[in-house]
Amino acid sequence: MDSYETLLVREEEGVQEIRMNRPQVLNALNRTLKLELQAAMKAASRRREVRVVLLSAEGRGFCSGQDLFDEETDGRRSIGESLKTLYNPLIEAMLGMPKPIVAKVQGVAAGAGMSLALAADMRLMGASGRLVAAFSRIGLVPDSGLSYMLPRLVGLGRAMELAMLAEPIDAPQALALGLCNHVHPDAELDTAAWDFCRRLADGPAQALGLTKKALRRGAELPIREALAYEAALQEQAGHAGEYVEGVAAFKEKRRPIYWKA
Ligand code: T3D
Repeated sequence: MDSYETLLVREEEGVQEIRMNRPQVLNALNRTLKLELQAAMKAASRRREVRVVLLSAEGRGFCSGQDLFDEETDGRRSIGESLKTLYNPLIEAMLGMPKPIVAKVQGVAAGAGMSLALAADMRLMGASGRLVAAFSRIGLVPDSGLSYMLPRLVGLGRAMELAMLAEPIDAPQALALGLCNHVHPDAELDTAAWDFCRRLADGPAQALGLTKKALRRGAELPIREALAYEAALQEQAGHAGEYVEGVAAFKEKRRPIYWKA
């Protein structure tokens, strides 16, 4: 596995944890962290042994968004260029990865940190976690996929309010809005996240990758095309060993073992 300056990466039982490691600034995204996250996501995507990615962070916060001390903030720098070269490829690598990505959000996820959390396929939050669409607080607009993901998750009216007022969304509120899947007491979040990821890693890896594709793409397509896309993906799944093992296990009244399928 590669080693990084701003990330800690470990792998266990098919789960690869990619942990942001700049706790002193609540894991603000400097150039190195953005590039390393991009590289780590691409590497996880390629590695066959990795069945699930757990995106997490060191310290009391998940990610405070763009590192406001790393780049010029005098209004002359091209932020559009920074998004095109550093943020967008990262978000695309996450959305296109044919494996589930789970974000473990402890403490604050602000600005592009919130976008990162929303680009994961599922989110688990600690009870003291909070999401802040902080962009409008500093005179910017939602980026790194937030304008795409937020309305899809919470509806347009709510997305407008969250993006414009940028009030912190606490964990119970995030759960009620559908912005996270589960909330756990802070002290139990790490164990809960690993248990959750191990359950996913025990599943049929190829079928889960295709499920991600079906749900992400399906939401964008007209119904006839979505039906055709489902059929094409199912054709692929139906020829894989995972399907044979899944049905055999059902008939033999045992748990399926997908690792070897
Ligand atoms: O290229 C581009 O610019 C385009 C990309 C834009 C995408 C974006 O993400 S725009 C949004 C950028 N992020 C923010 O505006 C959030 C700024 N931070 C905050 O509002 C607050 O820090 C938080 C709400 C996130 C957390 O508040 P709190 O009270 O829990 O912590 P704190 O005391 O403010 O921060 C702790 C330390 O982290 C502090 O350092 P210090 O004083 O202990 O030495 C603080 O300066 C540092 N920190 C927090 N956020 C950032 C940061 N350092 C650099 N960049 C940050 N974003």
